[in-house]
Amino acid sequence: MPTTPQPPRTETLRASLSDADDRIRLNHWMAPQQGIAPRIRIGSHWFNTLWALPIGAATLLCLIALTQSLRELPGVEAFIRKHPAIAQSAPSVDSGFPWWLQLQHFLNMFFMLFIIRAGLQILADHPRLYWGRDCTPGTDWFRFQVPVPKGRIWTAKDDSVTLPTWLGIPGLRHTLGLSRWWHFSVNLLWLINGIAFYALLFSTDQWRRLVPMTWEVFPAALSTAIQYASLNFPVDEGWTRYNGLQQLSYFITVFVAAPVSIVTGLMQSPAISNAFGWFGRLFNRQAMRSVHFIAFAWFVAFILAHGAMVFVTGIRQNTNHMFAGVDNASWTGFPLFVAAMAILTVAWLVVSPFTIRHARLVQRAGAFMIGWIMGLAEGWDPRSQLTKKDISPYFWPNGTMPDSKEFDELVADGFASYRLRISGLVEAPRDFSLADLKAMAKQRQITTHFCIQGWSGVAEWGGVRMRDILDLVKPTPEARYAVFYSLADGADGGRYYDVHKIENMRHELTILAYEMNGTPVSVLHGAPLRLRCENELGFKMVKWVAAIEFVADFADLGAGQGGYNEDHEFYGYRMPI
Ligand SMILES: Nc1nc2c(c(=O)[nH]1)N[C@H]1C(S)=C(S)[C@@H](COP(=O)(O)O)O[C@H]1N2
Ligand SMILES: [Mo]
Repeated sequence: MPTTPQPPRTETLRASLSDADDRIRLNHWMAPQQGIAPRIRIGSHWFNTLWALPIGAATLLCLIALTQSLRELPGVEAFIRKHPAIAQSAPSVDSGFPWWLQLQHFLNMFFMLFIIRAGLQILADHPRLYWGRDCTPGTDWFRFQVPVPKGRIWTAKDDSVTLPTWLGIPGLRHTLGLSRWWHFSVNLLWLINGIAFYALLFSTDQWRRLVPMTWEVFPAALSTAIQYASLNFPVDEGWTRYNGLQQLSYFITVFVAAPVSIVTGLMQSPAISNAFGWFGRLFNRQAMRSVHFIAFAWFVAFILAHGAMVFVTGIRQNTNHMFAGVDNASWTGFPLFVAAMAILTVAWLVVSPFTIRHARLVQRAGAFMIGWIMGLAEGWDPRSQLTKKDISPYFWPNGTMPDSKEFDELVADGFASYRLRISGLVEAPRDFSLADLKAMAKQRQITTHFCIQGWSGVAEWGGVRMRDILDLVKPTPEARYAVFYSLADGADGGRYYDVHKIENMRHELTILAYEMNGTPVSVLHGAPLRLRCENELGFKMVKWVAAIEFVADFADLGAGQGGYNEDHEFYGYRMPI
């Protein structure tokens, strides 16, 4: 007589978890995979963006020739006389370049270095951008990866590409766990610097530099552009007033690109997007991600153009202004500028090797910097649901598939012998068959899945509320966390698992799903049971759930970070953003 297989004992599951390295071992990390030169889709045609380089250079040359010829026309010269580079009615600034402005300018540069490089690394983990809510292959408008291969399982992790360590932070492939700590921690510092900058701008006369106060700024900007393009530069009064082109580009950078980046960054988070209801549904994650990227492109273009102008419009005067706060013919500012560049260069060179070597430290420091924000966002009970027509035609699969005889046997008997074991700090430990769970109240929800890598997808999930399970097993007052053990191993060996705060288990939309879009959850998406916890990123929703254990602490599980990807890929165990 065949014996009924027993669900794994908690001790056995605990023993199946593996320890993890505290650094990235290059020979052990995910195998590299090169992307391709970035492409943009216009209609059904993909264009290689590298064409922008020769086309841009040719356009620039033509522009020089054109504007020089234009300036021979009396009308154009009259226009430039009427509108010299600086709007004549623009107010001037009396306070020069105060020390706080110089300091904030330097800090801004320093922070941007980390933010931009780490942001690029995050993008490389799902190197595609979309406008629609779905990430259906072929609907991307930008990619630096080949089209999604057909006829085989291609997970989001398979899709990620390598960045060189001098470019991304920390470079390599699928290192976004670490990039995110840099991106978010430094963002916080950049935000504080930015708020202080706004406050100081408007409590002094410095705002007058940046905020155009007259329509004349537009003809002035055009006049400036013609003068620069014809290589016959306008008079510079930078100490007291900016020209029209400066005013417009600085204004856009400070008052448009920066706030847009912050808002579109935050709107990519499951907790925040869900908390905003219709706003989050309308401004979907993929649209926000695309706008976030366009703001990034603006910043990069601005930095290149602004940096070049510092050199061509008078390095001595410019560095005197911004690095020494003086307006004279001395060389005071230049050495300070060189020192600032040296600091930036050293930071540029060390950040990736440091992160690779001290990955666990970066993870801990990041959690220290922004863990409290994560904790706050985790408290919001997600309620935002979509409608049937929002369901994604394509839902990326992700993760490491189960690969064991036990699992194959469960699949073969249609999960009839499957038992979900609930144990640990509970008054009534219990094994549930799939039939037991299906006999309980069923909840259906149409929600967005937010993968940490950047893709998202909408599906209708059906299953049992974790609240109801809690009512049955009755966690004791000591139980602070729920550990979800998978039937599958993680990518680096050892069992996949993840830890949630018990509060997450009481949220309205936290369910153990056995249905996806009206049919039993497929093996690919986590059969027989997968967690849905809508205020967190996807990796926290364990697929192929084997058992749930309630614990007071998770330091003694695996490498002690609160989950498989937390241990092995340096993610945070609180990840609602
Ligand atoms: N057991 C297990 N569960 C897992 C993973 C995994 O690798 N193993 N990957 C996670 C990640 S990163 C995501 S985004 C989702 C993907 O779910 P899907 O395949 O249904 O899209 O499952 C999560 N659950
Ligand atoms: Mo994910």
